Amino acid sequence: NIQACIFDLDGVIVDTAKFHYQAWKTLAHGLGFDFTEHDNERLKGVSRMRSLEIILEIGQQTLPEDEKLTLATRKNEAYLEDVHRMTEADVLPGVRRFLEECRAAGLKTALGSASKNARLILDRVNLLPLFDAIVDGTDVANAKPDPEVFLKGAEALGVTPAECVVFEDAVAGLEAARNGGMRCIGVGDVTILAEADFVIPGFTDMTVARLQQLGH
Ligand code: G16
Ligand code: MG
Repeated sequence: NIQACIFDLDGVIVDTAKFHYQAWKTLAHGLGFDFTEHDNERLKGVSRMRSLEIILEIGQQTLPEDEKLTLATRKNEAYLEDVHRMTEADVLPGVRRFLEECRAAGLKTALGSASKNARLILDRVNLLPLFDAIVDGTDVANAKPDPEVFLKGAEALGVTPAECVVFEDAVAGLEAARNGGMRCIGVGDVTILAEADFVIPGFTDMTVARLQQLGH
């Protein structure tokens, strides 16, 4: 049966994608090309350096490694200005209540994110106390769809993969959950996230009772 929930961060707990997008767009403009919202879909759940490589591909530019590092650092500094302005109000609807409900029901909670800023963001929105474990971009070597981030989360919680449910907004994240032998719930558009066990538009109507139905 289900003993734990593992949550992706961006797109599930908070909408930081809009901040990433603004920062990447500014960077692209600085390099002399545009970066659209459509392009931005390709960056969901993808690491910072890999995101930069995708953007350079779009702009048909190749740069030496040290310049790439400088650009990635600059992008992150711009992104963090937005993160520092975040408050509790930036937690997506229903998420805090669902996390509290999980813990009240005795379920463990973990974060499984590609972001190196995950702890900072959870601290800004005051959600750190609601997580039993945090695994983020500073802890893993292999990006989603590799299951490493979620397997480390399960390990930290002391549960088996079969006892976990992963909440994800990205296809690569759903695949990571599957590859790790976990059930997964898509958060977002059912046409994009069709491979999830089921899809919710957000947490407003999500309850532990609905979660337990998945376990039967
Ligand atoms: C998030 C975002 C990605 C971002 C990545 C790395 O992943 O979806 O767009 O590139 O984190 O973020 P940072 O630059 O903060 O290390 P997730 O896994 O939380 O959806
Ligand atoms: Mg995500």
